[in-house]
Amino acid sequence: MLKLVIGNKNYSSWSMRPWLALRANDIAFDEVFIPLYTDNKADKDRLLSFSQSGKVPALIDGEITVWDSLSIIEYLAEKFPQAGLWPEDRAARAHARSVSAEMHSGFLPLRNECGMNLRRPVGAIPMSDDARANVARIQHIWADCSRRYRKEGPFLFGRFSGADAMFAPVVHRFRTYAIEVSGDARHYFDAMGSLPAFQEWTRAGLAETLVIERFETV
Ligand SMILES: N[C@@H](CCC(=O)N[C@@H](CS)C(=O)NCC(=O)O)C(=O)O
Repeated sequence: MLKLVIGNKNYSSWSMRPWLALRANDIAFDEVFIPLYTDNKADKDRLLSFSQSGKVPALIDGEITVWDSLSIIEYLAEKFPQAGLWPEDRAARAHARSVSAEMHSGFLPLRNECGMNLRRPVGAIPMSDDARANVARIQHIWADCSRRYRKEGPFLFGRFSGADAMFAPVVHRFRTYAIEVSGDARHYFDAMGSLPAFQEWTRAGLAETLVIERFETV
C-alpha cells in the first residue's frame, strides 16, 4: 500500500497537494501524520526516517521514496495513468505543467504573507504590492484556463488534474484572507470548493487542535 507522509492538515499546504491528487482519484493509500514545528526531536527524527529532505510531503511506494509535492504528482501520473493527472493533449499537458511549476516555484510574497491556516477567522490583511500582483496573476491563470478548457469540465484543464492539486491551497488562502475572486476565476474557485476531496481535507484540518504560533497570521 502506498504511504503518504503529511503534516498538519490545517497548515501544511504542500501536504495538501499530493493528498488531493490521490483522494480525488480514489487511489488507496495510508496516511502517515507527523506534526510540524513541534520542537520535538522525535517528530523531526521520524520525519527524517521517511525523507532525508526533512520535509513533508513524502510518498513511500515499497522501496521507492518520492519527496516534494510536484515530484509526487509526476510519480502518481506515471503509476496511475488512468487517473489522468495530466491532460492527454500535449499542448494542454505542457500548459498544465507550466502553471503547476509556476505555482511550485513562485508566488513567494503571497505564500509568505498569507500562510495557509484553515481555522483563521475570515478577514483581509494589508498585503504588499508583490503579493497583490501574485493574486492578480493567479486569477489570470484561473480565468484563462477556465475559458479555454471549460467545455471539458469545471477544473483548470476540464477534468481534475495535477494542476488543480497544486493550486488547491491558494483556494483556501483566497477564502480565509477574504480576497475577492470574480468572473471566470470565480467559477474555478467555486468548483474547487465543491470537490468532495477538497471538502474532506478541509473538515479534517478544521478538526485539528494543534496551534503553530508562526502560522497564526492575524
Ligand atoms: N518544495 C517542497 C516544500 C515542502 C515543505 O516546505 N514542507 C513543509 C511543510 S508545508 C515542511 O515539511 N516543513 C518542516 C520543516 O521545515 O521542518 C514541496 O513541494 O513538497
